[in-house]
Amino acid sequence: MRFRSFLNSVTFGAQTTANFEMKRLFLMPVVAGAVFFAACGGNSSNESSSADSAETATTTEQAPAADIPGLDTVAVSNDLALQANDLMTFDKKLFRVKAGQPIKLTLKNVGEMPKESMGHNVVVLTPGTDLPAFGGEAIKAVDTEYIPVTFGSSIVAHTKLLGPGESDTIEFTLDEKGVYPFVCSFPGHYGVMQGKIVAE
Ligand SMILES: [Cu+2]
Repeated sequence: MRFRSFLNSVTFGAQTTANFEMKRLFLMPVVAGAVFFAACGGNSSNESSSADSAETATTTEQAPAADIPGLDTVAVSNDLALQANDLMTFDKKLFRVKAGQPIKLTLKNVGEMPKESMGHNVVVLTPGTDLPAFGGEAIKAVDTEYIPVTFGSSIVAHTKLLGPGESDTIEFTLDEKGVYPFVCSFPGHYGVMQGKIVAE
């Protein structure tokens, strides 16, 4: 987390490329455009596009990674980008990373509501952490922006609490293979704002 200041840049390479390709499409004749579109179809289905389907019910047990729905549709990457919004949701619920290698995670709050009523963070927890118990402690941790010191040994890493338009990048390493839950610890959010990082 000390390395946060080195890592302010967030790239949106995929979107930029998509826009560029769309402009090219409009400049081409219809037939050539159709061929071009077909040829590019495979490229557009990169990581993350199907991560939404991995939304599952809360469990405090550590399920084997192989049992997680949609896992095989997620690309392995240690460069993680996550967005949180005013609808109290993360845009991704599932990540796959290489264990034992540095991970960079950037959270951006893309909402507009005030931090006091719709703040967001990401807290990465050790495998098997009791999420309801964690959430109950987090609500009380007002002085530390809802990072409960009582769960200090369960917290692998966390961003700061973000208001609208803010972002934060953290670096950490998951040494052991396993399924690491992540949540937003703002009061009332962890139940729906949660996901998994599978270290393999
Ligand atoms: Cu939140």
